Amino acid sequence: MSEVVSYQLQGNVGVITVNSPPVNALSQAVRKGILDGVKAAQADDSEAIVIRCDGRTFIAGADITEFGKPPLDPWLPEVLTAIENSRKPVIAAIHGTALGGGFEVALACHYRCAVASAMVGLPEVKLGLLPGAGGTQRVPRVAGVKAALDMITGGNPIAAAKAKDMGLIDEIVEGDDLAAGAVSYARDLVASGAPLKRIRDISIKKETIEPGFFDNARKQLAKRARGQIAQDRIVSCIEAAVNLPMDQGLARERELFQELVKSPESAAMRHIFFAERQAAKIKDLPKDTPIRDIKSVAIIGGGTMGGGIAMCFANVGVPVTLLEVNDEALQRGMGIIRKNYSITVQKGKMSEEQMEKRIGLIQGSTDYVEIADVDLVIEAVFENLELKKEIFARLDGVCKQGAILATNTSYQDVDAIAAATGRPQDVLGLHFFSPANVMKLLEVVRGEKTADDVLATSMAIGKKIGKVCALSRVCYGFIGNRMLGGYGREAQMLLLDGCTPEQVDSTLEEFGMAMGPLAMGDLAGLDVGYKARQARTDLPDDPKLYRMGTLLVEMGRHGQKTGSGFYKYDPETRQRQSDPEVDALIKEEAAKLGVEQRDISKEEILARCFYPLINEGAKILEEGIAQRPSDIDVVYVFGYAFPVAKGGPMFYADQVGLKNVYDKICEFRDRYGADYWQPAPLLEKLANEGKTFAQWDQERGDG
Ligand code: T1G
Repeated sequence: MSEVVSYQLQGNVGVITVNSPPVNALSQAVRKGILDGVKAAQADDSEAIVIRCDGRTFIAGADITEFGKPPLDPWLPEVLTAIENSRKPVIAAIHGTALGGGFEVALACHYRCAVASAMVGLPEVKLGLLPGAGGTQRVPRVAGVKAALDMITGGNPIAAAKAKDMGLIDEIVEGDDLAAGAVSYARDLVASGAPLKRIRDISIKKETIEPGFFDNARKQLAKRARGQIAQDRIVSCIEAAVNLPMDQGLARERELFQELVKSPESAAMRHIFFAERQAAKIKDLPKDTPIRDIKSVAIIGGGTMGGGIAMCFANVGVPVTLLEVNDEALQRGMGIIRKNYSITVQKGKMSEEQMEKRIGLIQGSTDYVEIADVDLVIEAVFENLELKKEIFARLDGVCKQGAILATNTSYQDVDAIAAATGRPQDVLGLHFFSPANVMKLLEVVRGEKTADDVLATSMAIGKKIGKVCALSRVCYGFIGNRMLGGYGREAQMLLLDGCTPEQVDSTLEEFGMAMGPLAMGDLAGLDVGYKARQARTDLPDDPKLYRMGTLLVEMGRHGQKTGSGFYKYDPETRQRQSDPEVDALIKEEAAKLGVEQRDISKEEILARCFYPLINEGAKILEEGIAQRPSDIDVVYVFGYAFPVAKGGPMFYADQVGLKNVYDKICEFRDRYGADYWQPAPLLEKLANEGKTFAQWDQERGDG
């Protein structure tokens, strides 16, 4: 066998054991080991075969690191054919998460057993792929076409009990010794003369499929695809499962899989898969950095952010004290939390009992003394540096030694806040994104004096509450908000140059952004940006800068909350509608400012909005604010809804070509001035060297 797969005859059952940490992915060695095991079992005295795994999970999929490289024999379909054609029943013993190719191995087996805590799924769509080893042909045959479509286009794991109800699992093994349970189950099958149950022998009755089912499915899926194509190809595969014999269906699936694995969308999504995991690793932090135990948390400030952050911890069972200045504010804060949970209950995603249990974990207080013993404090009051410094001075006097003191500030100086305490080593930024209980991104902001174990603990607790963490050093706006400046600026400059708000937003939404920048401004409130600009002293003195945003705020058009901003909003549906009054106003302002309006291409809109992101990202890398280009991609995909099928701004820049980006920025500099369009030195360097950000990052090592 091999060092990652062993075979052992246990009485009349041959047991194939995969042991390939961390997730028993189907590397070439694992595929070969399983194939050799199945072949060996055909020739010995075994009467049944069990395929199981050591470690934390059954096979969690193909080895994603092998994609994009020349395929190595044996191919997975070859292994599955050997399993399916075995003369003896093959039983999969599932624990942990049997995902992707791992679950497809199980589906090629004749029977599947699992522990109750196991999950199964086909998440390939989240990598811009489809199940390429029979998943799209076998699941519809067992669970039905509709269930298969939902399962494979959604990509979410299914609990063992539900999978059993769907016919995807045959037996739930009681107790915690799955290895023994699976062998016993195999013996029972042999003793009962159970047949070689092959899913391929099930055919789907075409007449059970309602007319237009697949076309409707395509239309529905296209609405939320945002530049992704895998969902459409999955529909075609499942359609083939209905209309074609198994082997032709498998051939169709393989053909469409090959198309996807070569697609830029899948390359981008696989990039984000690894980038997300890489971002949680801090380069200069020893792997064995200790982690502090976080058993209780306090949140200072029960506003929208504070309430959302409190929910993140209650959701994973960590008791929270929500501290406000007085009882009225506290009750308001607790009300926000209850309202948020109620919405989730109304959507059927949580029971009343679960809601009450989580709310029960959040205690209100107006007295600092009551948070003296918590392990982590997160301050989430409004963006006033002096107030934050006062709060941290007070925390310093109240909280136990070893408590981590974090600020949720969006852009204030974390070092200045840390200096307000006598323990700057325990202070850092934990920047959540609104709504904090929904958005995945958490910027972990490292102060000059933040201790290693405080950083390691923050990364760990961030993962525990379901966040995707990215490390930032201290600068104005950290990574995400600092880069956003140019994006929002150009969206408004384009209006003066001749675009309507709808042209700007729809072009970016067609690219894959969840919402265009102007509509996003209306959602957040144009007055928020207006106030932030009033406080800044570093902005160029240019009447065109944010001209329309400023004008609209001064007219009382703050966005959705006042019923109008760049757009008008239907009071019922809150749908945006272009507003001729705004279009006229833009033309009027452009004339006043002497700007000659012109037709502007989609290419220019995309370049003017995205290239400032890329340019600022290059500066952020040079300054060491972000650890890696891929960390910046993680920030934008998980914090700003940059389309995952484009891989993030820095990955996208590498696809466009840094020379093209650089040349366009130089053109914009010559046209619109160096105040806004000064190419970052790193971008210029890489453009001239013909390199990508990824190559630059690789060359400097991830040490
Ligand atoms: N291939 C290679 N490495 C993988 C991997 C995979 N499939 N899954 C995880 N890893 C690495 C990961 O990069 C990390 O590495 C470590 O394992 C722990 O992962 C033919 C084509 C299984 C739920 O999409 O969802 O099968 O950072 O931090 O939080 O049809 O990993 O330690 O160096 O995520 O406990 C389909 C992807 C593939 C599953 C565990 N399968 N993995 O989560 O640990 S395509 C997937 C996950 C396919 C077939 C198709 C999760 C997990 P490092 P982790 P975790």
